[in-house]
Amino acid sequence: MENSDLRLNIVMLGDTNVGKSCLLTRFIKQRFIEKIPFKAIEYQTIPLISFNKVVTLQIWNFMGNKDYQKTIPSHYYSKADGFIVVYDITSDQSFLNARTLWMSQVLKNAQYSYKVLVGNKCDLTINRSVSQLTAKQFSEIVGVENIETSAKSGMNVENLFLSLVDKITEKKLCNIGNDETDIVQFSSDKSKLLPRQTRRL
Ligand SMILES: Nc1nc2c(ncn2[C@@H]2O[C@H](COP(=O)(O)OP(=O)(O)OP(=O)(O)O)[C@@H](O)[C@H]2O)c(=O)[nH]1
Ligand SMILES: [Mg+2]
Repeated sequence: MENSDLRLNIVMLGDTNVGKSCLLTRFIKQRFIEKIPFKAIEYQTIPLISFNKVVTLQIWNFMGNKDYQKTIPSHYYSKADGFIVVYDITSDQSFLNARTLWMSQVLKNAQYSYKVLVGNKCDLTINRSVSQLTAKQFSEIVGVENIETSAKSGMNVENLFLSLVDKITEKKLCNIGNDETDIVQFSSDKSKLLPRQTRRL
């Protein structure tokens, strides 16, 4: 295995209470912590193997206060390789804000980065108010990927982060696809999935 100093930057955005901190903790610590101490910006790093290289994934998670959004420094948009915009599938308001506030800001300021719209809390199916179809349609229109996760059950959390790293690393190594159509493939149809190239160290 080659040594590499590849550093990838991912930024997480979305309304307060949608579960961003829980998703990050689920991925980093591989468990669900119900109450995570509040921080305006959380920063975590994790070493991964991607395409046989050691990759350091750096993740910034911003608190979901709408006023705070206006103060996110522009270099976070320009330096990020990927964005995870989260809404809560039980909250129409969080989905509205994900589209009109968070994702629209990312689309405007970070044209060439990878973007995923994430519907979290998919374990709460009886309280669902945002349909998968509505989220899928919006994502297709704006050219971003879409996936549903549960930080609580762990569903799709590994898939979300590792598939995103797959795509970003592939692009960095091969310098391919510098355009908006080169989106992340998170197919729920397993037969369409390429073998994942990223794993934990
Ligand atoms: N049922 C369920 N609850 C979740 C899930 N993810 C998070 N929660 C709960 O949702 C609440 C908010 O989670 P956080 O991760 O703190 O939300 P956040 O998006 O980081 O919020 P801010 O830091 O204020 O922006 C907590 O009570 C979590 O326990 C999930 O997948 N399923
Ligand atoms: Mg948080």
